[in-house]
Amino acid sequence: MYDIIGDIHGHADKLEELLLELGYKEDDGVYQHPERTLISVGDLIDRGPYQKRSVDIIRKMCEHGHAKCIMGNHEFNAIAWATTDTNGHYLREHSDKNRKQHDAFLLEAEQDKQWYEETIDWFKTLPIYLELDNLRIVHACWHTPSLDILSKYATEGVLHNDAWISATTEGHELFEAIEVLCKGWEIALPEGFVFHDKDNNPRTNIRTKWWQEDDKSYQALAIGVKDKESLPNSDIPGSAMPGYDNQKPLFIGHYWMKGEPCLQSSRIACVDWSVAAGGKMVAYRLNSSSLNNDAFVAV
Ligand SMILES: [Mn+2]
Repeated sequence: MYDIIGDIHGHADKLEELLLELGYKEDDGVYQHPERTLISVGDLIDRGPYQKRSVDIIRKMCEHGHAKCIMGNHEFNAIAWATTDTNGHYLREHSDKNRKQHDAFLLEAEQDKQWYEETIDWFKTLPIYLELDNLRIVHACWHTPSLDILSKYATEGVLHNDAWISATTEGHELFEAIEVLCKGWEIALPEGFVFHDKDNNPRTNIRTKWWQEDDKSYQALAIGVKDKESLPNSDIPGSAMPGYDNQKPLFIGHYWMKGEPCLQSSRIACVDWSVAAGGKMVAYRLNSSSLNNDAFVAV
């Protein structure tokens, strides 16, 4: 059976603590469990203090068949940062803002060019999603139309080498599909509504708790909006949301959840509980097809 773990963001110390807590042991440099397989929802890198170690632990586990790993938006961005088009332009602009987000990783990676190159090559082999017999994994949002678009440019979720320019070109269908799958579901506010983000920029789009089944108002579904009063109190039309077919349990990361780990719906569990912001490194121990709150393990 599977243990699904949340975003790591360079916190290899917490990752190792969690692996030991789950009963994995390091043997010949590879963490392993006699009966279980680890699945990472991506975002191994950026922010935290142990970038190389975080990548190496998961990569070795994958290479020896003890883990699976999908791509988070941070691995996607790392590839785009390191890759050029035919004119020699980087697929992700080397701006101050982008560098700052990637600094912790670059500081370690640039000390060891061979490791850096091999790591980017490995990141390129990570699928954007996983669909197994009894579960699904995606970094931020399961959305069938976006998965259908992805399938034109990927094999079993792994982007083809010649798709990277499309994947990083704003407005391209592949770029938009990956935005949804790896960064989540955004919607436009009704005409006339504006809120201000943490840097006080006016915004007319909100990120959403797309999984939520009960309260569906703009105020309840918005993520990261401090001044909820600035949003409409009415419901978001159902057609504006992706929904979820509930056919299989779904595991996501990405959302920097706060508090005690818990399910997001009867069939959806987020395993990112903000280890990079003083929160917890979390796993969901999957032993049955019905999800429950007791299956979270946190350190
Ligand atoms: Mn993320």
